Amino acid sequence: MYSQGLIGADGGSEETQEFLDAFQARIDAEEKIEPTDPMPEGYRRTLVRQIGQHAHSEVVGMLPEGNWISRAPSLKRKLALLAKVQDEGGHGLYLYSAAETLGVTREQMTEELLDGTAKYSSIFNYPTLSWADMGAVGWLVDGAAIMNQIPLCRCSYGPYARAMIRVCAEESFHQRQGYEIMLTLCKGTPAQKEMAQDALNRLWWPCLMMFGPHDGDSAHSEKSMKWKIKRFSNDELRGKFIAATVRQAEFLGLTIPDPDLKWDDSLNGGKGGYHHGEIDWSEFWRVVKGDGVMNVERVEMRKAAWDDGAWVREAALAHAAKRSAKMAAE
Ligand code: BYC
Repeated sequence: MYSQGLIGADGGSEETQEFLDAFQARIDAEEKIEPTDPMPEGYRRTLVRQIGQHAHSEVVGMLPEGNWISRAPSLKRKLALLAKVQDEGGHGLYLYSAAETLGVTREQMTEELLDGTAKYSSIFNYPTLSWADMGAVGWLVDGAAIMNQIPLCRCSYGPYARAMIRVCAEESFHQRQGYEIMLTLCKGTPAQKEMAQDALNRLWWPCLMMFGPHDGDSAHSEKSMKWKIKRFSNDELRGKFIAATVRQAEFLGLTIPDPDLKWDDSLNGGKGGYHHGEIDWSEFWRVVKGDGVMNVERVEMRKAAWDDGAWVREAALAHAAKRSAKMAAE
């Protein structure tokens, strides 16, 4: 229905050049594409893939932090963490709803997550080993997420762009509460500061991987940028994240675990930027393909939550059906 009768794996032979040019002209004119507008099948599929993965990341992303709610060091920290984890669930909800406007159901997306067809962010396949990880996740993981997501507020697809505006406001709060945990630890005892440094050491490289492969190896970037789904390339966003984060680490008195990190005035057309050490791409692909430390446990927990929630979905649907029948009879 939403593909407007246009078929084909990625664009399809039935999409005329005239149709594609007219669509591109709307994109170039910065018009928002809405669910009932005609769109190339490749555009729709790219969005379903990205928004679905994004939604799964939010929901799977609740697990590493959810793990620490019962072990938070104070009531204040527990409340903040509980609220943050709840927010991530809400982000998943906005995003699944945005994806559903493209003609895919939440059940289909969930099945793809559980059978391993759909991806979620590699970062959530790393364990959270200490309380300092709650600071580092907020500071770095939410920090990387914001860098990636602020441009998505200008994504050409209206429902995704609008969902991202709400998500970004909350992520920015999450980033600050994470940084504040780091600040408290860094001003604390030597053991607390060591714990903060250890969290940074373990999470730094996986956070750089969140931005995806180098531009030359990114299968989807060129099309996504042409369609203004993505506004910046993976390497551009990674560079912006590094530049913002290095100064924050300096303020904390922590060391970024990369001896090759070096400022260069000549990068980015004279604006400057950092050279960084090479990312371990073999680790990245291993984790993305399901062989990270936590992949199996994360998917098993999502499956258990989906199975345990079956009665809630059944009850809600039965209630809705009863209500509709009553309204039809009136
Ligand atoms: N992890 O061609 P590329 C959060 C895949 S959660 C796993 O560059 P694209 C939060 C990619 O999917 C924030 N897979 O792809 C929640 C593709 O595979 P497929 C999550 C990755 O889409 C809780 C292949 O590699 N944010 O904020 O143009 C607590 C080639 O890549 C990753 C989003 O999801 C990865 N890191 O660009 C705290 C943002 N990177 O699909 C915080 C929305 C790449 O061909 N997503 N792949 O099988 C995006 O902006 C883009 O999808 C990406 C990748 C930049 C991630």
